[in-house]
Amino acid sequence: ENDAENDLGLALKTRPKTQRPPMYKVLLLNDDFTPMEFVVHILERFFHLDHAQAFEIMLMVHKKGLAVVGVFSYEVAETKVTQVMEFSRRHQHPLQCTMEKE
Ligand code: NFA
Repeated sequence: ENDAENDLGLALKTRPKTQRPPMYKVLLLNDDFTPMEFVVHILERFFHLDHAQAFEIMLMVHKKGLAVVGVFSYEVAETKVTQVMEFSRRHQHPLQCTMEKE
């Protein structure tokens, strides 16, 4: 069923169309109040970035308004968003984290 035939009657291999699950970007949004160190901590704790990577992404969010933190399956992305939102709220910071389909 993965074979086709050309005009000369020769068998050709065709690639079966495989379905990959959609992936989701997790975005971090800038605000005027959340401390920079808190954002760096979030990126280390929930996204497993080292300190230099975490600082770099934090600065990108601060300067550009938002940045993609990572790309994950729906379930993992949703978990990250919930973890960031709950942790920020618990520490009374207005940091916002969202996800969008790639
Ligand atoms: N803009 C915040 C500040 O100057 C820092 C920040 C960075 C907040 C990234 C949210 C996201 N304290």
